[in-house]
Amino acid sequence: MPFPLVAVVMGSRSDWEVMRAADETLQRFGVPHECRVLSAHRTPAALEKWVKECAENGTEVFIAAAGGAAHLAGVVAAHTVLPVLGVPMESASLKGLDSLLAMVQMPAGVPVGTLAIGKAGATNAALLAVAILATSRPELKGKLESYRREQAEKVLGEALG
Ligand code: RP5
Repeated sequence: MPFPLVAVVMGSRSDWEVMRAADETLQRFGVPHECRVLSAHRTPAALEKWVKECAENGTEVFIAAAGGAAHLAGVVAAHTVLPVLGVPMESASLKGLDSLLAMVQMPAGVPVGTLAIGKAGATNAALLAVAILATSRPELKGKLESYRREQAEKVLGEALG
């Protein structure tokens, strides 16, 4: 198994149904990756250890998904200078607006690139991770271009009945 270039972490098993979209997108592009459940507040020491191990062993991008107070992505970013992409999870009480605001409002100095709430954010975090990797990998750039062409062809082929 190659070491994961993209390390995906989510705060709870309950995030997985949405975060599968990131996993599937990274698989589609053939990007070695790992998906883990680790929590900023339930397993803080294990989270720190995992981030540092990933960073030392070749991971180039982190994706972190969390809901509610949603501090996971910020804590990951606190432990690495590698790019961290955050995916706010839709929460029961505030529909993910809480997660989005918590994640996107990082004070200046420790950035988290925050995506959309839910599945669109999960997919786009993976695509953005591929785009970051593609800056030095022409084969991934080619795959992203094909993926965009497929989307365009789908739209142009839509018939309204
Ligand atoms: C966050 O709290 C998780 O990322 C999840 O989105 C939310 C609820 O977690 P559970 O109570 O379902 O474990 O930490």
